[in-house]
Amino acid sequence: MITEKLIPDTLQIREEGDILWIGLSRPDKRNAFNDALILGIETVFENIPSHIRCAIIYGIGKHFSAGLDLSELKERDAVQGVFHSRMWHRVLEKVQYGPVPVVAVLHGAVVGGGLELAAACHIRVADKSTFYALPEGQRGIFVGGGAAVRLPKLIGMARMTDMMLTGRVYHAEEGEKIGMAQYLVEEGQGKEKGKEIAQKIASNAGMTNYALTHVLPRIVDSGQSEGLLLESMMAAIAQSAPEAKQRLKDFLEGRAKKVGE
Ligand code: 1HE
Repeated sequence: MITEKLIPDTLQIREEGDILWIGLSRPDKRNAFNDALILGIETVFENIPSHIRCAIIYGIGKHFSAGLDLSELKERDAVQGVFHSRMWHRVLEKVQYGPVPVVAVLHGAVVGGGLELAAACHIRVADKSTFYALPEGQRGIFVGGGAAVRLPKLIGMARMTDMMLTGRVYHAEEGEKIGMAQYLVEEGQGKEKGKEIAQKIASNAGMTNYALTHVLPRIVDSGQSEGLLLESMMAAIAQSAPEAKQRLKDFLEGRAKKVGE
């Protein structure tokens, strides 16, 4: 149960059936992440009720997120900086490897730590107002919330290097082409599309969603022989689940949707 007492007032949480909406709500600061906000996300992911089957993260106000709250950065020394970055890693691992798939609905600025949060989610839906940047390069710092690991897997190392060396900004259309988001929609349509996708995800067998969110990334990170073995193990476990047997039976007996329906 996620009670209001547990989370900061910079997060808005709402359940809609088996979907959990998580709104970043610091619009005056463009949803910049102070520690309370990032730790609030951790609390939410540690307390997702068992009936929830998919989460949607979105930004309230003009932007998804302006990244790290730079007013907190100047107070940290090197050792504190390491621990701060590790804290982000811990929280975003809980997003990536939490109990449910996560859809990020993006609009406006998706920059710095905001892009790092988006990259930890499983599906990204961007509307046409979205733009992506890593201003860390221009601020004289480095990414610290997992972008060095997750972003090259989405857009490639060369593009990330360019973004940080030159301050290059990718706008919505180009961003979608290079892999920042899987879906691009008209301005203002992101939440609707995110919900449509979340409903599809929520209707999957739980073991399939687990395989995609927990096992596939580990397979991608492993060597070929380990990856293939993990794939076989996961396939065998998934197909032996009673829910999978029922779904196959439904298809063979004409009760399930065909591909594309
Ligand atoms: C902030 C922040 C912030 C806005 N920390 N206060 N991120 C950045 O380097 C991005 C910096 N922000 C911007 O470039 C712009 O704010 C935006 C393009 C995102 C939005 O522009 P705009 O015109 O809508 O808003 P604004 O007028 O620039 O900002 C409104 C207020 O939010 C203003 O404060 P105010 O008191 O003068 O009203 C801004 O100072 C404040 N604000 N962004 C603190 N980021 C895990 S490590 C990750 C490392 C990083 O993320 S580094 C990247 C940091």
